[in-house]
Amino acid sequence: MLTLFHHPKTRSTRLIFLLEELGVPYELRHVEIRKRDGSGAVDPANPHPHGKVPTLSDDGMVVFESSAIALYLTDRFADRGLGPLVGDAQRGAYLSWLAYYGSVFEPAFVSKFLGAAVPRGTAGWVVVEEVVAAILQALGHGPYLLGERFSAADILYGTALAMFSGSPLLEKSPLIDAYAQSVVTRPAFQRAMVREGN
Ligand SMILES: N[C@@H](CCC(=O)N[C@@H](CS)C(=O)NCC(=O)O)C(=O)O
Repeated sequence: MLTLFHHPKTRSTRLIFLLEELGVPYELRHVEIRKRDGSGAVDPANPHPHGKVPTLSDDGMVVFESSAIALYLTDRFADRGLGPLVGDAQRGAYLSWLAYYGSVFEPAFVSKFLGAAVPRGTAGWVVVEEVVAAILQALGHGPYLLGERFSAADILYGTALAMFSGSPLLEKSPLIDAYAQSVVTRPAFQRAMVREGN
């Protein structure tokens, strides 16, 4: 059985979205997490090394980090077609966008949110404007990051961009907005919202 260690309205919500897209059985285990306002605490029930969510357990085998969970699930349920497999011409692009999410995309937005300068050439990531340019270039062959093919990478990027849209973190872009909306209006996202509320 798949168990998603989850806390509502956090990064783990998008993994519910992916599980709903895959249409596989899973259970949600609600856990406490540390909050920005100082409340909350690491939940001993959560096997994540820092008590963060999402964490996935597949019959006791633990996977953490959103991109790793996405890759694990799309490989595990390969027949659902939500991620190119080894041997597929788009596997390289898929792996690249998944890794880029955690190591470049999020650090860029968090740096901007914190008002921290990104040292050119030495940080492992770049400024938001460069990240957005790279995404726009990929979407130029869209509608998705992998062209015609919707994948779990779009779940990570689309939900994050929908959240940043309209905020000072992200300059208005009709293409980004249309992309983000195409992701968050999918029925599986609506099902995830309902499931999260229960
Ligand atoms: N890079 C991680 C980030 C996970 C993360 O920071 N999750 C937040 C919730 S959105 C959390 O669990 N915070 C609690 C804490 O930092 O202790 C991923 O994408 O899975």
